[in-house]
Amino acid sequence: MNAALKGLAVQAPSYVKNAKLIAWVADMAALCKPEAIYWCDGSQEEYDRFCQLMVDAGTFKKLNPAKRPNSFLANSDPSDVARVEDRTFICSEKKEDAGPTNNWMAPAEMRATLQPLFDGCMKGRTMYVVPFSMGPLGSPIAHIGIELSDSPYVAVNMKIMTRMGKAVYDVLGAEGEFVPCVHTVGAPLQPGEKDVSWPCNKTKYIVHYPETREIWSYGSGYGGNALLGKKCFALRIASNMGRDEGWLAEHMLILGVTNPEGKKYHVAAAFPSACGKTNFAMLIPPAGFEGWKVTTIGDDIAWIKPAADGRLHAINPEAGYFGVAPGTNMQTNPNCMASLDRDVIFTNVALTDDGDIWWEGMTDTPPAHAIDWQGKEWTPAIARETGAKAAHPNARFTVAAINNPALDAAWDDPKGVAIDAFIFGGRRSTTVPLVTEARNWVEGVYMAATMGSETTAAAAGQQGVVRRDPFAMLPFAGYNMSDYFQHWLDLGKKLEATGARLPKIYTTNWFRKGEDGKFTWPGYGENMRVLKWMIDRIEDRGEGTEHVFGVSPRYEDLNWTGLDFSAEQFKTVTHIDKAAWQAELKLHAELFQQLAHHLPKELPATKAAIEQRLAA
Ligand code: SAT
Ligand code: MN
Repeated sequence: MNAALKGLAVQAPSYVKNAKLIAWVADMAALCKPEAIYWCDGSQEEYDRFCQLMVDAGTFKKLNPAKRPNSFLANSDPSDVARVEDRTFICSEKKEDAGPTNNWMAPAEMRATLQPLFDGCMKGRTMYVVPFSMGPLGSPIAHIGIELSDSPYVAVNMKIMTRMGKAVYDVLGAEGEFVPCVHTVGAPLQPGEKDVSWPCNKTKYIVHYPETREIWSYGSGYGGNALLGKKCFALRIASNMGRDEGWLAEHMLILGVTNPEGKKYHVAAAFPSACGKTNFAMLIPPAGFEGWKVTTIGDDIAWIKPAADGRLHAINPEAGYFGVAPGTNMQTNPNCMASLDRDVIFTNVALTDDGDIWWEGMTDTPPAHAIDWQGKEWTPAIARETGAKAAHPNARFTVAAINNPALDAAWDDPKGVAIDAFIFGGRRSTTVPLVTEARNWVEGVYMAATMGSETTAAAAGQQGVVRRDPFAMLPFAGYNMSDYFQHWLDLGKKLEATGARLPKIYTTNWFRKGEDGKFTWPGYGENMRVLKWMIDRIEDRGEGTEHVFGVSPRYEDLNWTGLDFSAEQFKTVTHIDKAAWQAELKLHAELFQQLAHHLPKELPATKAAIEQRLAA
């Protein structure tokens, strides 16, 4: 080991007492060979200093403080704009433990592959030691991670997205456990070489070792590829922890909904990336829903544990939102727009002439001129001629939860909130009705497991193609998907045995299109109409009609006050087409064939029952 670097690492701040951590940092420094090691304390002064450092390096542009105080814009390399699912690996000892939906390589082979890539990967750069807690600091349901990264962009994003800083070391103590996360942009600098504004590498590896609970990320600086607390830890590694320890790590928003009588319910909802989780979590009830209130606990990830009362309690392990910018505006999500007034990091949106930001759909009238996300001149005329987007479709904002005016008072409560209902929602222009309630837990698991959704810009690759996305977890389940289904079924049985009332399970589809090719359902705040029907059902007073795979509301079962939506339009978004469902069930069969190993028998049995009812 390089003695000088070992010396550097040993110069950990006096408040770092964890010998395992210090030794690991020394090992990683010896491997990655950074020019310096910096132990982040998570202070505001440090955040400001890093932001200035990135302004000086050309990574950040400081936005006009009169327009958007303390906010910055980063433009990524055009090749590094989204999660790379085909470069994401689950390296369990046995292939079958990763399952057919994950890329797999044997751990030893992957270690041998990564070794030469990481050797010297941080040359000429600083290695930042980023201590973070997923979940409230010191809470019994929280877990600690340490991310080593050569990207100051990662360090400042982690400060917003997690509880990041010195206090983590108090919780960690001398003996505490942490998930080691190593991240490099994979762009070492030769002496005298000038850096680029967004260093990254064409070669990318996003690697998880579930048995040893490690994360290694190479070559990307973007989002879920690089902010390792998020999908890598809080979903892929945590889903393994949850399976072993009897809890759930899910790709779900969590919201509170309070009725005019002051009674409060909690709902956790799984939608795939870029399908409206942030909008639903910040929903403002429309006209006709006076006295109703929706509050945000989380917008992307939920850790859910059975509590002593037999109920499932959920926490949001994150502390901020890394949300999709395009399409966000004062109509679709006013709470989000208010959250973005200050203290924001924007990535891949456009820069306006007055030093502010813009993205497609932000305002009805686009700016007359802007600099697009790739640094090129942009005007509405150029957009018309060339199709150039001002903002990348997966452009993001990073903002602290405390900026959200709709933040729930219990968002930070270490006990979490008791879940009354789960929602699973895909993006489907056809076939899937607006809302369906499962008649029981097994039917709910079936609906979640077979969910399909049209792909979005959140992941690299083709967009708009329907793929099965079980539980909205296809890219995030850190182990065999069939075992994951079994885990859900087992948990349901366990809760049922306590005599507790299980959360109800719903599927939704806000995205059905009419013959005109446009979305028929108005969505956004109007989704409150569907949410209220669910609450009515939970209160045992909502009516509905039973059909081949569950219960859906009739037109007269929803409150239409304040919205002009005809029974005919309602039919467009709720109609169950027999031929379309026969085709859909073939896709379920294909999924089950792919997942045959360990597939719980309840799922094909549920499918057979649906087929029988459909044929009747
Ligand atoms: O890039 S992220 O993984 O954080 C966003 C998403 O795909 O949900
Ligand atoms: Mn997500």
